[in-house]
Amino acid sequence: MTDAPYDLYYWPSIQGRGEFVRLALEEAGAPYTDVARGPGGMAAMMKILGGGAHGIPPFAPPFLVSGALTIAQTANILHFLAPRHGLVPDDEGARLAANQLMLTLADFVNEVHDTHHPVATGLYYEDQKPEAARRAHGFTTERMPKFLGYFEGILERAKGRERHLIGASTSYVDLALFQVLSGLEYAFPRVLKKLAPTLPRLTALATRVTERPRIAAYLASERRLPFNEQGIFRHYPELDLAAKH
Ligand SMILES: N[C@@H](CCC(=O)N[C@@H](CS)C(=O)NCC(=O)O)C(=O)O
Repeated sequence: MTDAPYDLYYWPSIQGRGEFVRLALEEAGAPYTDVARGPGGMAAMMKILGGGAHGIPPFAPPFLVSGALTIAQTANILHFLAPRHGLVPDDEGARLAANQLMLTLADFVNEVHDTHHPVATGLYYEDQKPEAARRAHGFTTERMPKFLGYFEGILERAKGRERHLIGASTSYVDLALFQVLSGLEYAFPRVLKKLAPTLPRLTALATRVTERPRIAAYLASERRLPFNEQGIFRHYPELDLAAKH
């Protein structure tokens, strides 16, 4: 455990990938500053992205500054934070397994992003709507059930301790799974509703995360920004195609 304050850098108006780090920091009760949301914070973030950091500059937010360390890549940040705050079991096997699951969630999140930006990240959604519709069809019919089924299967196999994806208490992977399900509920409510009966353990896990006192307090706070159409999880009804399947 450490009570060292952390500086989190992420785009100020969306949850985005920064939210996975925020949830871990909030569950840990760790003091942190969401730098880019404060005065001068964007300039500070751009300076570090431009190479003004010790060591290797990040390619993109989120990144975390802890003392002399500047750490980028969401899964890497969580791999750093979790053992310091009891958010992953101590042993190497469990830490690797947690990282494996987190990287798989990151792959899933990338595919969510590509439903509204299938052609180019630099173009607007409005400039790639036909391709987005095709991509979202594949995502909602094949990839989303496959990813969610994989995580449900992990809980199903963990007979007797199916309350957590890893270990016997809440880990950062449980928090991240909650975040992905929340985002999918926002972006693809009809598809998720249709899949929900096949995902009883995941649904229960996500509900339990929301009941954790620090997470409940965070979700009710102004620090938890609402989902919106600038983030990764965007609600475009024309892409939420469950009714047409
Ligand atoms: N794999 C990285 C992805 C980071 C990333 O794509 N960040 C987005 C915001 S969520 C960004 O600012 N990208 C800018 C860019 O790719 O040029 C991670 O998991 O942290």
